[in-house]
This record gives sequence, C-alpha cells and structure tokens, in this order.
Amino acid sequence: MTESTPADFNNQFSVPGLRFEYGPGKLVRGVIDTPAARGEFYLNGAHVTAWQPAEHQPVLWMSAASNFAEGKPIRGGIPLCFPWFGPHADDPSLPAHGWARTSVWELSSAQPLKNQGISIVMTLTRSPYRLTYQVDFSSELHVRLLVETEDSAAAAGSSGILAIEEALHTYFTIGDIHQILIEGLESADFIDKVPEPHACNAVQAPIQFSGETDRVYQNTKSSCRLIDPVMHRMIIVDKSGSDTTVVWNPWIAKSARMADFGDHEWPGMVCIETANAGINKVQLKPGDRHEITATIRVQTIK
Ligand code: TA6
Repeated sequence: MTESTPADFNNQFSVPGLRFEYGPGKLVRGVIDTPAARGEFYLNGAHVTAWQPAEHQPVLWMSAASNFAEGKPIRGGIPLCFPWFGPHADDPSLPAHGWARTSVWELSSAQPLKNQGISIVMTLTRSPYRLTYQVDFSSELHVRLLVETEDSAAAAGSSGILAIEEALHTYFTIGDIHQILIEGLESADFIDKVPEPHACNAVQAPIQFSGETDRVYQNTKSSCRLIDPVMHRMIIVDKSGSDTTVVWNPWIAKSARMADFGDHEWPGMVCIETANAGINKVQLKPGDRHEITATIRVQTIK
C-alpha cells in the first residue's frame, strides 16, 4: 500500500485551519493555524511538535538538532512513550521509551472544536494493543492516550497480565532553567536517576535546577505549575490516569552526549512528563482499557 501524501490527507481531512505538508525528512505533518492556537504534529510517532495558544509565545520546545526520519524519535514536543519507559527492562537493543514514538500512526479523524480549535485522532494497532491518541489544539492543549488490549488469553501470556509503562514526555520552552520553579510535586517521593537511580523522600519544596535533573516522582496525581519569571508565564499541567510525573533537564554533559540535542540548548527547556512508570506500571488484563490524559494551559504572570 503506497503511503498517503499530504494531498491525500488534505482531500480526506478538509478542516478550516488544518493543512498537511511534507516536513523535514519528507515526514507528513499536520499544521494547525486557527484563531485559538497554532500547532503541528507528525504521523511519525503521533508526535506533537508545536502548540502556541493565541496571545502567548510557543509552549513546546523543539531541538534544532532533532532527527526527522521514519523510525527515529523526534527530539522535543511530546514524544509518546509506550509500552515501556526508558531502556527496555530485558533487552537493551530495543529502542528506549518503546515503539510507539517510532511507529507511523494512522490519522483517523480531524474535527473543528467549538472553541475555534481542532481535534485530531491518530491510531496505532500493534498486537495485543490498540492505541488511540487524541490531541485537541485550542487555547489549551489536551492530549489523551487510550490503550485497549485484545480480549484473548493469549494476549497476556502465561501471567494473564500485560504490565505497561507510558509517558506523554512533554518538552516545554522556558526562559532560563536557573530561574524557573516547578510546583506540585512537593509531597511526592521520587527516584533520582542522577548519578544512578536511588530513592528519595519528598523534599516539601518546589523544584529548582542547578544541575542535571532526572527524577521519577511516584504515586502522584498532582497538577504541576511551571513558574517562568523570564517569559512572565505559568504553565499548568493537569493530568488524569497517571500516577507518575517525570522531571528532566539534561544540563551540560548529557546534552553534549546527545547528537540530536544542541550543546547549548539545555538552559531553554525542561520536561514535565505525565506518565505511569516503575512502581506505577499499569497492569492490564485481556480486554481492559486504560486512559491517560494531560491538559496544558498558560497564564501570564507579572
Ligand atoms: O524522561 C527522562 C528520560 O528518561 C531521561 O533519562 C532521558 O533519557 C530522556 O528521557 C530522553 O530520552 P530519549 O530516549 O528521548 O533520549
């Protein structure tokens, strides 16, 4: 089956404010430009790479050094990590963060929203999972991953259980990593992965950054607030169906080790990831459904 071209998508999914084109690497991307917001997404990995609500600066961060090639992850935006988080537990040869973000997804619908935004739905079926990913681009950004498992005993093997990890691995544009605060995780214990994974008790204070930071906050359903005094804004991340929040900035040395991450980009980004990972793995039985959502909004602050 020949791959659909942007022209095919423009004919099949004709919505005011939405157009399809070839992006870098000749990857098909959707570009959204409505009174409510601008946005961008790729079918490669169902990857959202841009969202900018009206009256605000761009919210999602993208590396200028990102790869754009089928089967390769895009650096920035919202990588969709599934069905494992980080390196595969048993087979290090498998891609980090699972196969969802390096698969080409199907576009199943594109609809205008009442609030002048656009809702996109992409799907990916890979036995025993069927994934449905909805992205609502408007004055807020709402992303929803629905996981459905095949209703067959074989699907879950001898244990009868499918244990999955997942993350909406969101990269945010910030003015300066040294000056931001992240509130909302003060009461959550976490695994600090720097320099090696070790358990830490809740610190009862907002997160500030003074070096490489890679923390898996556990058993938390809390919203997060990213306070950015340089860009004069607060970014709020609400979530559902998620018990893990990951906070990451690679800082100097790790940035330099990543070919798809500019050496001097680290001060301008931070990840707040809506996830289920580690002790918060989701245990699914054949026929189960599970949904994780994140809703991102921006408020101006003085
Ligand atoms: O979410 C934090 C993290 O797990 C870091 O350890 C770092 O590896 C980051 O994800 C990026 O992973 P990637 O595979 O996209 O380079």
